[in-house]
Amino acid sequence: MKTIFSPDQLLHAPTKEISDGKLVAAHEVPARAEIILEHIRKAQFGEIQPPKEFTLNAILKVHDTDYVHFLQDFWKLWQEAGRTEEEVFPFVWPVHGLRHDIVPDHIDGKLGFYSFDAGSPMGAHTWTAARSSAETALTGADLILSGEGAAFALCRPPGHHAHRRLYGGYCFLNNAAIAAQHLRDQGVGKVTILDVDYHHGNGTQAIFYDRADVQFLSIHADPKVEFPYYLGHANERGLKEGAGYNHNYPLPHGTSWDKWGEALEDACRTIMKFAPDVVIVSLGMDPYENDPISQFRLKTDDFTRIGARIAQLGCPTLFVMEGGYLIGELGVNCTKALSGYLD
Ligand code: SP5
Ligand code: ZN
Repeated sequence: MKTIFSPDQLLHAPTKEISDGKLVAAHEVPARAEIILEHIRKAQFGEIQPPKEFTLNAILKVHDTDYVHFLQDFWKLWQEAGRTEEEVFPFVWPVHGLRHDIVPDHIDGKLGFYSFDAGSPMGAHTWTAARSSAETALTGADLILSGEGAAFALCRPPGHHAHRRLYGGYCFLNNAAIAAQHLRDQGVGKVTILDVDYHHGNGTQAIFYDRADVQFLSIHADPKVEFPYYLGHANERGLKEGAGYNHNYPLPHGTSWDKWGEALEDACRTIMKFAPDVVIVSLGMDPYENDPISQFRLKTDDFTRIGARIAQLGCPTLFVMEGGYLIGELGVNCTKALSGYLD
């Protein structure tokens, strides 16, 4: 199995985030990708290659043009506004009852317009890193198209919280969604996205909510008590043509393999009924018992089980990296998931 990664993805390097009501050290840092890369090298799964370059077209199939231009131009606008902070946070949002139909001219208005949290600071190189991360997922999708049975897109920054026109949850471009859409546009009939990150994949769900060609399933902490709080409930089943193609498995804090594994089993049976041509796994390591921001209790060997169950689906599979914040165990757990798939 090949791995795709670019050092450009390390250029987004926040040092702090607003979380739990205060300014804390950033969790989504370049060292995450570096430690995973180191363990992938040691595991010798196969070649590690840089992403190919893509035009913006594949990204614009998923994200709105004004949003992409905002991300792309952000640093220039920030400097033109005479601002000097190196890490930038939104602080006001157009929530219930406020207007969404006029994009503000002022940079602070734009920041809130295109975001849903204050946990995802932007800097001078955020766009470069996010674009590169999306190209990593696209290159992985191309490997699957060229006949590879599996590939690992070592994406960072992650993507599953990003909506068509919103960033948040450390995510700017929805890498898994961009890969899924690319596969569809290259003639793949049906794609499943299975999201095993601790947090609900709100962005991915929203992007494909009214579609029957991309099935979405997410196993995550109950949004009643966990980020992203406002999406990810069990009764979100899809809309219009997409009705019945969205499946959420919200689980309580403290969940360990017994209940998590049951949800995975149910999800896999639902995937088999859909009979996808390609499976994309939004692979988060944050269900791990010692993850610093999460409250599930999966153990290292449980990640092997996840990989092995996914392999039983017998489908070409693109793994796309999402979250996971215990730097020390991130590389081990990630390679366990992939070797569970391969063995
Ligand atoms: C991709 C991904 O995993 N994004 C997650 C973003 C989560 N940001 C909010 C973190 C809130 C942490 N609350 C921890 C409480 C325990 N101290
Ligand atoms: Zn997560």
